[in-house]
Amino acid sequence: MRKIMGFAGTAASLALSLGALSIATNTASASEAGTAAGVIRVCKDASMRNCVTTSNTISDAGKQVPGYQDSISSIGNGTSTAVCFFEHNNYQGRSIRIPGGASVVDLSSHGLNDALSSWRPAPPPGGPTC
Ligand SMILES: [Ca+2]
Repeated sequence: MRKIMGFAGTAASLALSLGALSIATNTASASEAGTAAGVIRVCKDASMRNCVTTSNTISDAGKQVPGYQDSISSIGNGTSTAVCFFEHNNYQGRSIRIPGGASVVDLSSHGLNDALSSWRPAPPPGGPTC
């Protein structure tokens, strides 16, 4: 885990400039990060700590995942499809796309620490971006 985080830190500025394409620089496999297959885990702290399991579709984290709105610092996507996480309720604002089976162990590397408020499965290839 320490090794992964160190790499993510050095890649942070690159990740910011490349956007969604660079997410692989800051991901670990969901199973490696402790997320069971088929579920979404959102965590108040980095490195998958202080987590709760949720649905893959949440329009208002303040109501549907009490205590986690604007508090999430790491995410595990144990589902088989990509999920888009958004800055505001109802899938608005800045976003981050997390591939199926991947985790982001520190959202601060993407400028989205303590900022996310909704999420849903990503559009199919060729559709609109997150
Ligand atoms: Ca947090």
